[in-house]
Amino acid sequence: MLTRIDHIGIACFDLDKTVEFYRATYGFEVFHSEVNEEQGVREAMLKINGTSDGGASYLQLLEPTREDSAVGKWLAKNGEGVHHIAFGTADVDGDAEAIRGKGVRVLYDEPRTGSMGSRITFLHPKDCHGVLTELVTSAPDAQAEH
Ligand code: V0V
Ligand code: CO
Repeated sequence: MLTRIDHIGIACFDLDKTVEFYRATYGFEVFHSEVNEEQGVREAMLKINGTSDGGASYLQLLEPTREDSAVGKWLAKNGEGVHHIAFGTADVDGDAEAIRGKGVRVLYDEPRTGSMGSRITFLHPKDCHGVLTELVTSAPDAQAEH
């Protein structure tokens, strides 16, 4: 069951400048940052609020590490902006299979590694009214990080 907004993914050309905008304008600090080579992104997670189910909500700022990555291609076509939304679930495998059964294309056969050790998969935007949609099960210890 999808229980929360895990994050909103925002594509940007310059991660450091974008992080500084969110800090200076809203006071959001970087909770975690990493490079995900498989996805071709350098990313910063800004924690917005915690929840009682062990997950939290974040803004995920994404800078491409290569032009032919998903975010690199998207930025070249659209410029900066909201790239995807991510719903949190305790069971990404089960929810992805259930959604696949409804005829929506799930992009991966098995969930892959996402931010902070999470397990993630994506639904094709053309099957979701134009919204690239991610499903996330966060790692059990993700809340402990700071
Ligand atoms: C592409 N399209 C989108 C879109 N990206 N529509 C809405 N939102 C997006 N973000 C549209 C695009 O305008 C085209 O429409 C059509 O889909 C095909 O796009 P394309 O440019 O030809 O690109 P493709 O088909 O090579 O790749 C599109 C997909 C790709 C969605 C398959 O971006 C993908 O595999 N995304 C999943 C992985 C990902 O996004 N990773 C980065 C975040 P028209 O022109 O035909 O109408 S990593 C992350 O979130 C992590 C690590 C985490 O959360 O932990
Ligand atoms: Co994401």
